[in-house]
Amino acid sequence: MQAEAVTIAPSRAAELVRRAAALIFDVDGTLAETEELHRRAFNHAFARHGLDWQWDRALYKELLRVTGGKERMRAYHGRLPIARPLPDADIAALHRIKTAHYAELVETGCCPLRPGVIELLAAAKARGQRLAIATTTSHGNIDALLSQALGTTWAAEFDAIVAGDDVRHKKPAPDVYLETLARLKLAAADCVAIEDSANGLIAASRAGIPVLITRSMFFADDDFSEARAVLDDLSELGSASRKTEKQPHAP
Ligand code: XBP
Ligand code: MG
Repeated sequence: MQAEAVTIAPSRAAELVRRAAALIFDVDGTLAETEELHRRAFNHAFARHGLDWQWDRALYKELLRVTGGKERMRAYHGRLPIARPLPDADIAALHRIKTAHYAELVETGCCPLRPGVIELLAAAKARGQRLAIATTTSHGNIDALLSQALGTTWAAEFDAIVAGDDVRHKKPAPDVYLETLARLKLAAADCVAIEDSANGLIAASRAGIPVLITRSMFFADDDFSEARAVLDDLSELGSASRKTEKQPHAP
């Protein structure tokens, strides 16, 4: 099943993208390979806070099963055999330090958008399709990444931008996707979600939205059997990312 999805994925994926009224993008791992920067930012915050925590890539890959940076730190603290209490205020302070350092790292330009992303955004706009973001991360992190990659007016391109703290439950709960559909005033079946992780696939699927997966650094071996198509990256979309396509949604 997985092999079959990969071999015919480009044409199926291109058709799925072209026909959608709106493309709903995940951020971390989908628009850019940001999780390595998040990991470095967490380690910076732990050192600044006097914690001897160090998350290497193998451990971070495991911890990424928990979505949300604050929740991830709480989950890690909870599994330590002996650890001093860590009140919510400390978690919040750690997350502020981490988020500030993440923005500094992103602003160096060291984390470009993944292959095919800019072309797909432009082709979708040229086709009259709408764009949205549905992510677990924060608005500040989205702005840091997309201001750097697309310029400070990036948000004008998106009809809806829903972040982790805008909803009660983070992925794999469907909340961010349901809120995005409500803001777009579109039916789930008329959209496509572009994701990189099993948690993201589950979240969008629970909202009834067809999912296109682009494999990413930390989630490449997740189970994507429920996805409509699985690509290595969006550059494989080929013609669906060219502006010359017919206008399926133009009036
Ligand atoms: C990925 C996440 C986020 C990031 C860290 O979000 O789960 O928690 O790992 O960002 P998505 P924060 O793939 O849905 O874009 O520390 O701001 O949570
Ligand atoms: Mg992601």
